[in-house]
Amino acid sequence: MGAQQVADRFAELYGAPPEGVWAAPGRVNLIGEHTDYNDGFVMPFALPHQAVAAVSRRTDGVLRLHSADVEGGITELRLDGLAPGGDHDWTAYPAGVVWALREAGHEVTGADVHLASTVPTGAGLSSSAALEVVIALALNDLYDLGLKGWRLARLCQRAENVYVGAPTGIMDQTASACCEAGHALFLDTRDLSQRQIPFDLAAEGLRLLVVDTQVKHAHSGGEYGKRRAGCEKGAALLGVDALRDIPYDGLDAALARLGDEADVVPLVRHVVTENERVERTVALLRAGDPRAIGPVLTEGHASLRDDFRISCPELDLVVDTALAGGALGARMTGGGFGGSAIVLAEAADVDTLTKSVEEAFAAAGFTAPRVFEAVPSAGARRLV
Ligand code: GAF
Repeated sequence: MGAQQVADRFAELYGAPPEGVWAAPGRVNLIGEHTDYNDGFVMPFALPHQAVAAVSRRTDGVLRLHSADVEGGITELRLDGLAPGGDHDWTAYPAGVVWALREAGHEVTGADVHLASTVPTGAGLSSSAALEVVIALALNDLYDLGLKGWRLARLCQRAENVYVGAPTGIMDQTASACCEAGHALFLDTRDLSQRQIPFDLAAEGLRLLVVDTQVKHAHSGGEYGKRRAGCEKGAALLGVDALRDIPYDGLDAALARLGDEADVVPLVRHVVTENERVERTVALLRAGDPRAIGPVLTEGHASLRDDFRISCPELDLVVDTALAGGALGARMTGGGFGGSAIVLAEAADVDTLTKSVEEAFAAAGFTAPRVFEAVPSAGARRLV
């Protein structure tokens, strides 16, 4: 999606060129799933797929929104009428960001926006965070708000949690705002400290495939919230602020203390072991051994499937088929209940693995998956 194309369309829609054009990517989470709302570790990287926004300021308290990806014309909203709750369509993401900025005291007096995104929606690849971050960055630059990195991500998360009503953590918005090309982002979601970890698989003869199962998911639905509530119950029963506070070598003792809290035990086990898997992955990558992260990814999938119980038959089929075909590791990525899986493989095996996953889906009677290679790409930035 070219910046010029988006700017040209903006000019057609609104009668004048935009003040600027910005981009914010979707993400793949390499490892660290459902740890972000437990103050834990995550390790996403940015996709080349991105939301692009052409934006100009307005001074009359009006927000006009248009998307190249959705049927329909321009949506016009009054800023003083923006309020959380109610039924929302795609406009809730940009409108929620404007609401969150104003709620935080930032003076935003209106905007004209034209958006176009290449991030697949409902695929666990953070299409909504990309929309939020691209708008936040554009308004930050145009209104000179002085927001950057995780501060920008926090506001976007607030838009998602309160305005849209999805009780998500902060990983996706931080990934979109802060990732760098050729790197994965090691993020501590407790203090939001970050480290860029070099992650150039191509140089090692490796590839990371994304398999979008085409099973759509949504986090404003109840299951995500139930997992989050279960984790918070676990932390309360254990007398800690968040499950992050349970060290890996204290897991057995913590599980013993939980006794017969059967609904909470597997959730706690997942979060504590997943944090350890993120730390192990970072250590292996820093030691220059990317092939060795394969089994760690696969362990992560088993934990999400068996303990956190958020996989689905399509995701499990990707993982099982890829591993049987010689992949180094595979797991679901993102919030779960559908969406995408990732497969770490030798470059030479990519075609065969892709074919075997496609054949397995056809044999199971599932909708054909969409398979593409993920290259760690740039985070949000101004294009024009
Ligand atoms: C979704 C959420 F938006 C993230 O905050 C995170 O919890 C993820 O699911 C699971 O790791 O993408």
